Amino acid sequence: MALLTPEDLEDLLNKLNMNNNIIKEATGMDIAQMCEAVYGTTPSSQKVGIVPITSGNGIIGNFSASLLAITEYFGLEGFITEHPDITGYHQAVAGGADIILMADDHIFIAHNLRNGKIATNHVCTGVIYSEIASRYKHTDSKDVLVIGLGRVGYAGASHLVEKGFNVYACDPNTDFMNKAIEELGVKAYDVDKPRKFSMVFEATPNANTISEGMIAERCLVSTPGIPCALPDELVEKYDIDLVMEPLVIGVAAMLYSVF
Ligand code: 2YH
Repeated sequence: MALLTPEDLEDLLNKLNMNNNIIKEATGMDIAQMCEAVYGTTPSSQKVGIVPITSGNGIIGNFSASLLAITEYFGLEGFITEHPDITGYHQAVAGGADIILMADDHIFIAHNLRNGKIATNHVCTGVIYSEIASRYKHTDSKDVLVIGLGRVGYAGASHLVEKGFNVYACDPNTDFMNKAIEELGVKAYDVDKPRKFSMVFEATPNANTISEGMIAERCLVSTPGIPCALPDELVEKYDIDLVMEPLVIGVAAMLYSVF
């Protein structure tokens, strides 16, 4: 799984505002409304404690500060603990946190200490980005393409199947492919038999995974993947509504899922 870099997190709220405008235009809902629709929750006055974690590759510059900015963007009070790790966790609880946010290199969680709900970034990111793709207002089709069936892609594919969409999927990993076919009933998308989609949810850590044969003339591509899955020339050639943002949308979904 790709680790975020401090550069990915620069200018985060500006990127959020740009993406929020695209989401509103493409679906009629903004990101907060989208989260409310999926999780049936709204923020109240939860206090969010953010604990930096030093294990593995260590603390990522801008990460905790970005989580605090996101917390405040959604109208909540938050604080970053002075110490990391276990001492930081103790400080978060002692400081009255209702929700704890913390991430190591493998998993990023939100845990609501009051109601016991716990959420992971990979599941929430898959759910919210696939939800965005599924709400594209410029199509009546129920066909959606999922590219990448790792933890994020699988969660999104599962969400789309539950919503009654016809899910086509591709992943070069045959184990991932077979698992999604057997467990979710997705259809394998054959890259050698191009078929164009108006709704694409992409969840890989690779560039250029979207080819011309996959996308319809006016389409929505929803992707949390870094780097961007769409080659620049395709963005220019097709009239594509591209939702792509490194952190905020997934964290918003995590918070709403534990409210
Ligand atoms: O970015 C990550 C991992 N890719 C897990 C994300 C799961 N979708 N982790 C962030 C690590 C943050 C670091 N430990 C810190 O600054 O606290």
